[in-house]
Amino acid sequence: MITLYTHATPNGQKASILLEELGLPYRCHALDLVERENLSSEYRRVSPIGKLPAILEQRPDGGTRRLFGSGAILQFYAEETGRLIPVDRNPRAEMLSWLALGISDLGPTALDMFRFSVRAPEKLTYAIDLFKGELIRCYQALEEQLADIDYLAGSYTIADIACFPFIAAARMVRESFFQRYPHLQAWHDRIAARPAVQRGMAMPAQPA
Ligand SMILES: N[C@@H](CCC(=O)N[C@@H](CS)C(=O)NCC(=O)O)C(=O)O
Repeated sequence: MITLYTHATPNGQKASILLEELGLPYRCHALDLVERENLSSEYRRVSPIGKLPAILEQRPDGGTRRLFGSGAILQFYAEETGRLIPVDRNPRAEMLSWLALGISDLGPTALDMFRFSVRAPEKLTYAIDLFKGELIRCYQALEEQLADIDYLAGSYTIADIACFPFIAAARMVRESFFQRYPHLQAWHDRIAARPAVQRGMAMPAQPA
């Protein structure tokens, strides 16, 4: 059984979308970020950096396996199941490149933009302009890539899952801004219509 340590944030949603798409049974442990549960010594045995998402998997042979970081989780389970990952080398190279863009560029830049424009007690124009410019570079690259194809590596893969929650979050707050990216919008709508994506985006479910 897989336990997914998560929270209702884009990085957490990548992992829950993946598990829903693959139909793997899992339970969610919703981390209490207010109480800093993510920095507890117990959780840091699963995620040494104290970030989410992370997974603890009880294996049928009695052993356990941990995975931390959305990139590792996406790649590991796609490889394990042979799904959402192209077999042929060229689409695989393309998929890995867009996966890396989602994990290393889009995600961290979007989080830094949020921190400096919303959370920071002092609004630093330099930082806000820097991260805004970097985000626009990501949006522009995605827009151009999606001009002639439906998904980032041709077919729907973990590269799309790596980027989707950050685009969904940005679009929700800046709907009119995204009108300048019609291909990115169409890609967003295509992915948002998938039932597994809708279930994954709703995780962790609120207690009744
Ligand atoms: N590189 C990591 C980044 C994970 C990350 O930044 N997670 C955020 C939530 S979206 C987090 O754990 N925030 C709590 C904290 O930094 O203390 C990944 O892709 O999973």
